[in-house]
Amino acid sequence: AQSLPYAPVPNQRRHASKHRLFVNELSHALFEFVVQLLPTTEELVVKEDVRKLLERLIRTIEPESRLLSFGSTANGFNLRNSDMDLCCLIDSVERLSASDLVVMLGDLLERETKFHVKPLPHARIPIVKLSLDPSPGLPSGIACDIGFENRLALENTRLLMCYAMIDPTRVRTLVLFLKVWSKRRKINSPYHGTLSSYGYVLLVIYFLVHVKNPPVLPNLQQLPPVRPISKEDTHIDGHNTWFFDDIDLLCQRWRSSNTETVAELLIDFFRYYSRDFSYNTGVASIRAGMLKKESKGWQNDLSSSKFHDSRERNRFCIEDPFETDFNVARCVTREGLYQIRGEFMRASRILATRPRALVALSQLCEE
Ligand code: 3AT
Ligand code: MG
Repeated sequence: AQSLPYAPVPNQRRHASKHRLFVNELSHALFEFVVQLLPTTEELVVKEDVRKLLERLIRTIEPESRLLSFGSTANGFNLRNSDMDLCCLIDSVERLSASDLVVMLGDLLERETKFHVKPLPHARIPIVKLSLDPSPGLPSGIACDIGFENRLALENTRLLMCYAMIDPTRVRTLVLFLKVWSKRRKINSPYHGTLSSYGYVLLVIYFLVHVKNPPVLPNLQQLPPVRPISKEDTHIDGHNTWFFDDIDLLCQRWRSSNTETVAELLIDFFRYYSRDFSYNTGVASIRAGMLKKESKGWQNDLSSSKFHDSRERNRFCIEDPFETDFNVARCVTREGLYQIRGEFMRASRILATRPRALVALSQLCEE
């Protein structure tokens, strides 16, 4: 206060210190809240054992294959009992098609393991779905999807992991809290017209890179590379997947001048997405900032029923960081978006009344 040109009048100062108290208490509570929802070491060990077992079995069909984790098990955003996303990469030139592999692997797993197996060879991305019933050592069982050659998903997982590493406390706490919140409030289900976890993570990163000023995170896809890069090293299926991934080096050279607490960021996140984000015309792109639906050909023309399909796909637009012609929020329906925005507003309202931190968290995540 000494360096301010005007000293705050006493009741403003009281107001400011009350606010400080509230955000400090809430930040602490958020942190404690997510810590108790992290997976146990035992769970992580069991999952790694399952991955190795599955890899061994797959190698009896394709000896040159590797089975890698992606999604939350690999990017630092996993909660207790989250599902396992696995991707099989095959290093030989002559290989079976993904659909054939799904069928063969399905048969093999059915014969050799206790998993419930559901092969989906004709899905847009062919996968084998596996699940294991709960047992004393594994109270929630296991749910796992195995896909093939999904190299873009491995790269977007690595991108999100790098963002988490730059500022682990603030980024992970925010993301993990929002994942729990969106699941408890039932707005985390693309099958029911709302948004996937992946979509929420992108919203958080977009907010920290492009909305916050000063930014909490740099834009890893736009930083200048330290070494020359060649096109074949950086492109997968025609998509540019380059990003600055030397996080040790980055942290030596770059530090955010944003000092807001997790609670302040969360309050502002809810405010931004309930009030300021342009749902009708805007596209959130972590690669390029705010884009226009029009410039991507993603308009939602409400007046014409001819475009019913595309209209439904582009109510809410979040550009995939690498597959830039792909809208990650394309499953969000009119009702789904109404629900999501309603939840952002509800959360803002709750936090505006500055309840005690534990009351705030339990109200926010009420099921
Ligand atoms: P959960 O912990 O399972 O809730 P998650 O972080 O694993 O969250 P998802 O299950 O939504 O996230 O997605 C798993 C990964 O699959 C994340 C990303 O690499 C890929 N992925 C999911 N949805 C999309 C999408 N619409 N476009 C591109 N990649 C996607
Ligand atoms: Mg997952």
